[in-house]
Amino acid sequence: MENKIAELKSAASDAIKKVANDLKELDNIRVKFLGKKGELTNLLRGMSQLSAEDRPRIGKIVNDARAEIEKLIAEKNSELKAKALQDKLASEKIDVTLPGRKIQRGHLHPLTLTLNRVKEIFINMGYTVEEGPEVETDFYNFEALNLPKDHPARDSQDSFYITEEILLRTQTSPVQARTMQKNIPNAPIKMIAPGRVYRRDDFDAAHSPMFHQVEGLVIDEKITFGDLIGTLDFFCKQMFGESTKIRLRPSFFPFTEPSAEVDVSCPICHGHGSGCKVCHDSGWLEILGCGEVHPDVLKMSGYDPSKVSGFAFGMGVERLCMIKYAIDDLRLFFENDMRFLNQF
Ligand code: 2U9
Repeated sequence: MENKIAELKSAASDAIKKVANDLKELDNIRVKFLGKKGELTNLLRGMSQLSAEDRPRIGKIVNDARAEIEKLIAEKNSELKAKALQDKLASEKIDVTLPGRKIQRGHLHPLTLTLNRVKEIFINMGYTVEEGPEVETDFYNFEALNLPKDHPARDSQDSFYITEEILLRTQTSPVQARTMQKNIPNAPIKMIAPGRVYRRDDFDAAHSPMFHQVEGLVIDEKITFGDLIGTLDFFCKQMFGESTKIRLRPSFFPFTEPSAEVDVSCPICHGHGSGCKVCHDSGWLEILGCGEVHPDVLKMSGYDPSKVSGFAFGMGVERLCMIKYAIDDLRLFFENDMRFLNQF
């Protein structure tokens, strides 16, 4: 009996020692040796067969063995718990001295940056920013702007018609016509109209069926062509740098008379050429159209050409942006390729 107890004690002690990190395993050992149907308990049951003088002695040995096994289990239990805590602390260790992870900030699209700059320049000159509908009537888009019925721009091949009388605006000019009409007759105007415009064009490096324009309109007493040149010269210097020069070439638009197209000196090579990919060594880039508001356009929107005069201009935002950042393909603006967008 005594040998059996000693064997059990040593088996339990070996089993407890072997437990590396599993508390459940330790509990299984406790059940195996000390549980209700455990091996030591079974031994106790056999005590009834012992003689009266052996019983207290053997009883004490069993109880001592039980106490010892319990002690070993308790020690192992605290050792395992301490180790588990150590492991947890090590795995969750935070180095508070590490620099924080940078949050990826979003940024503005190059067209938005360009448009914001254009707006800023004109707002600083006292212009208001006006907006209007992208779905327009034939009247505001064409009629009010002196575009005769047989003008090619009115052709269904060139514009997106929704009905015979309604279309996607082909320019932002209807915003100016609407602003003039809702004004007190002959009241001064100094506005820009930025926004999307739509034309039935191919989609390639230089064309897009949707693009952005900014048009401007100034009306007051004694507004001259000289005022127009001074304004555009100032705008181009602000937009492309102080050394920028402009030149005007005669042109034709139904809504302005006289009309001109404006070139800026190349802001990339400053006219020095030698393989400039932006101006192709011409030193000049066309950036906008302009002119004195046609008297018929003034009349059509309730202004009296004998009392007031005005100038107007229009430019494409994509084109400005392509020149400013030397971008050679219009499609890049609409593809949302992060490799392109991340550069701004
Ligand atoms: C009113 C009166 C006059 C707006 C003007 C232009 C000249 C012009 C083009 C530039 C490049 C369009 O984006 S583009 O293709 N625009 O050349 N626009 S004058 O004249 C107006 C507008 C409204 C009532």
